[in-house]
Amino acid sequence: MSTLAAIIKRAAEAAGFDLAGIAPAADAPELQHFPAWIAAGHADEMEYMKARDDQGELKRSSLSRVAPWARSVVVCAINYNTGHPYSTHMPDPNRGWISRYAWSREDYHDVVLRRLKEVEAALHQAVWGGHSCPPTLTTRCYVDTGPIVERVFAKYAGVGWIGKNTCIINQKKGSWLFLGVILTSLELAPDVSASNAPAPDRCGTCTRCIAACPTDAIVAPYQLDSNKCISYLTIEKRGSIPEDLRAGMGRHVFGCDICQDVCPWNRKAPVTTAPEFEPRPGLVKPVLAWLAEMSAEEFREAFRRSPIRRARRDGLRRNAAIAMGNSGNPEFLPLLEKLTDDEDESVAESARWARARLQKDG
Ligand code: B12
Ligand code: SF4
Ligand code: SF4
Repeated sequence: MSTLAAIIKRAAEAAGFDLAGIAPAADAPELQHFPAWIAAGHADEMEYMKARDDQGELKRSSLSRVAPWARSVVVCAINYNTGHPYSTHMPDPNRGWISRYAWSREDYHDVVLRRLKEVEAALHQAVWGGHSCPPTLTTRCYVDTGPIVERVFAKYAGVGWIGKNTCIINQKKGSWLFLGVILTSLELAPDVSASNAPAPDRCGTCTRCIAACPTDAIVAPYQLDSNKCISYLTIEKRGSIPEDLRAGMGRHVFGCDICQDVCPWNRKAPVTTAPEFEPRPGLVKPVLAWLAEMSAEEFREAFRRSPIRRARRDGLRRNAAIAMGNSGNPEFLPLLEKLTDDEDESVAESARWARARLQKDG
């Protein structure tokens, strides 16, 4: 291991990351699947995923298009699992499900970026410290939002394998991991090389995630169609959600954890030591009526510095209406009746659908 690589890993550990590794900036074979994924329409309305360069090539299909100066990618991962039950255990029909990753007191983008910056600073210090004429060094930190398929680089940094549910899974830590990347112009010793293979795919013959996905969003192993994914539908999708997918959404109101909850590699997943990921009060299995009736002021207050803001208030209320329709609980009928007149059409229309579903159930 080169000295710089060792310094980076020590800095990542000191910053609170559970795992860190270095991948070459080169195009890995998995990136070849990206254009086909876009061409199949699996990104739906996530336009940023479809961004192209001046030559008309998809930016995310190669780092050389967006950061030709990059030689290595430092990938850091942090465990966000807290010791709360999985979404596969939610018997109370009055409550919904917010994804594990979104319970946190602080938005994970900020939590991970802050730590990445510490690692970046240590790298700069190691390269520049003591030089009167500093050598050239370019770095860039991304958490989620950069034009890079992070999981592919995580695999080649030795963080884990890409599971059939498309998540990065580490044999010891499971998949409740956030990723953050630092692109660097330095040629660093990679964790995966000709003599050191990436973590083997330990999915084996298992297909639990594919079988458990209620909307059949994992259309084939390692291929997820966002159009059908509850995570996409509840967080990113604006306006009405296609009717044929609503029943499968169950009581999910923000994100979805099912394909990770059923994964055997998460059965004994360790719990995070990062205090920022401790849940805010009320977010683990939230009361559906609370979400559906939330005022703009309450929404702002409850979700300040939370990733849940991304769904917007009307999106969250739309999701809560659908969840009430899927609850089998006729006590929601008066509230749904009220929502059928909501000023937001997607909320009103979802409430009408939910009311009809509950009446049919009854
Ligand atoms: C867009 C996006 C989404 C979309 C699309 C998800 C998807 N699977 O593509 C939606 C909104 C649905 C989503 C959901 C979630 N997301 Co998201 N998302 C992203 C984002 C911004 C881009 C992902 C991307 O490039 N997708 C394009 C596809 C093609 O890439 P991919 O799924 O990674 O697929 C590669 C491999 O599967 C590979 N491949 C490997 N072997 C094989 C074999 C074959 C035969 C084939 C065909 C392909 C193949 O090909 C692809 C690369 O070309 C990343 C951040 C980033 N910049 O990377 C976060 C990211 C992937 N998301 C993350 C998280 C936490 C989630 C959720 C858990 C949130 C939630 N609870 O609701 C779910 C998980 C759903 C799931 N099973 O993936 C984490 C994942 C961490 C991890 N442990 O893997 C990331 C890395 C964010 C972060 N910085 O931590 N997400
Ligand atoms: S996150 Fe939920 S809906 Fe999306 S693929 Fe996984 S199980 Fe299916
Ligand atoms: S549930 Fe099974 S197939 Fe799916 S990611 Fe986990 S180990 Fe792989």
